[in-house]
Amino acid sequence: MKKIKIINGLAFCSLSANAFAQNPVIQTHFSPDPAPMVYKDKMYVYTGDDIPGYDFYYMTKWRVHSSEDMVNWTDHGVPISLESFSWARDRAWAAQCVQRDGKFYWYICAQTVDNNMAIGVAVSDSPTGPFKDALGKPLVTTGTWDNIDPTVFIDDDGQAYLYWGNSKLFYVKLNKNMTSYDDKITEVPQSVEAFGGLRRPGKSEDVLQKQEKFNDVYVEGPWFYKRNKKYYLMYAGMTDRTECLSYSTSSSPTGPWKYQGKIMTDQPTNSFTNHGGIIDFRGKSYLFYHTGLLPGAGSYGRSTAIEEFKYNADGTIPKITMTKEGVNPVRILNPYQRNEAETIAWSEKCSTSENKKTGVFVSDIRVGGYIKVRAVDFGKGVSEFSASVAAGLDGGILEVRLDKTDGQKLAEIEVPRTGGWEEFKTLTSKITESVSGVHDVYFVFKGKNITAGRKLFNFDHWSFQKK
Ligand code: FUB
Repeated sequence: MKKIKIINGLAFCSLSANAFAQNPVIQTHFSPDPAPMVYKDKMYVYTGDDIPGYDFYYMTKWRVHSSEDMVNWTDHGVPISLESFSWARDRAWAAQCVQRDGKFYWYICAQTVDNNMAIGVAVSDSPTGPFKDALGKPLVTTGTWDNIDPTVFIDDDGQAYLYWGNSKLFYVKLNKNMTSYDDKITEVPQSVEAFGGLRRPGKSEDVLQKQEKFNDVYVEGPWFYKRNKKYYLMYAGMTDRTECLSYSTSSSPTGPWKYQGKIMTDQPTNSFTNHGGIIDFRGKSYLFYHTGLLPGAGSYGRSTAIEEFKYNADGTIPKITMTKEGVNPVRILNPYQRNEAETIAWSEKCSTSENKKTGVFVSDIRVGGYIKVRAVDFGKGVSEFSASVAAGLDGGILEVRLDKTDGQKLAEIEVPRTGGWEEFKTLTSKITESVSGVHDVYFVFKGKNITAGRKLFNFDHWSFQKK
């Protein structure tokens, strides 16, 4: 892991200038090292959490978001953090969650009290938790820094494989309980044929980067999966300057691996690392990766981005370029049910928080901010809008507009003091405007005699009534 200087967002330095942006898909927090998982027709993405303003990967927690449509992402908060693992001390790095027999196993890596990196596993009955450390101790600890970036795949015969490693690549066959192994840990031999390049052993990453020009090489962030009987290992590879996303394939889950090339390289991601995951959902294939393109972000402020792609007929993966538009909705959203305010396609000037009583809610709402929700199907017409909001002070206005921040205004709710910032009340506004069909909905935050600075109100959920 190379320490580099924070570079402020370059290409995407203003959110407002990118009204049609969908990437990165989460704007309320940083969301590095995305690991997608599909469960019951819903996409989940498990991420880390870069802390704003630091110059290394000093991370302390892991987050999960979900989406039914690939564009509106619901924040499920922070189900696990370093505190969840009694043996962990720092560096809550890349992780992946997989499902087996209705249980969810979230493989994480973290720094141990003896300053090494180890892999642990938390377990839950639900994809969003609560999770608890399955073992009370690491699953893999070998007294080195090699033990990062776990990826787990369960093969058709039921055998689960755990791959991981920084610069070295290891695997072990997991037992059926997913939290132990009897097998020995195997180091995967690296070669030009397997991973496109070869590091000379015994050299630090700094020396290697200055002295050696790589065609490619295995660095970190493995992502192991199978498609049409072929095993794929995507990983962060290396160009001269920065990481790229590369992949190798095999006809067996344990190799030998054959280098297939770079999937994404030389993109203006504003981040040294790129950590990816690949998954199919509703008949489409997606690449998840991270960039450092939110305002004030960079290599230590990274966010999840998604691109759709199509496999070539022979199963190879095409070159993928990053976009700010991201992906299209694969479903429409029903406004006539309770929708969480923290289900967001794009947002500005707000964040999310959670407490025991309410769960996750939108917080830190400021004048000039907004939430965009994409592809909302109003059908034949609406009569009423309701929102659950809380405010310790008055002065906030929630406007509901169609298709843009200054689009047709459907409703307006003036938020009074509700008895506290977490005392939520449901307020309703009649709708007289005529609206039908599919629209993007904007919740626009305005102040009454408040121009900037203090928070206006918190926002938990919303719904419309049909006409
Ligand atoms: O996020 C911390 C580390 O950076 C991850 O473990 C690596 O994959 C790289 O993305």
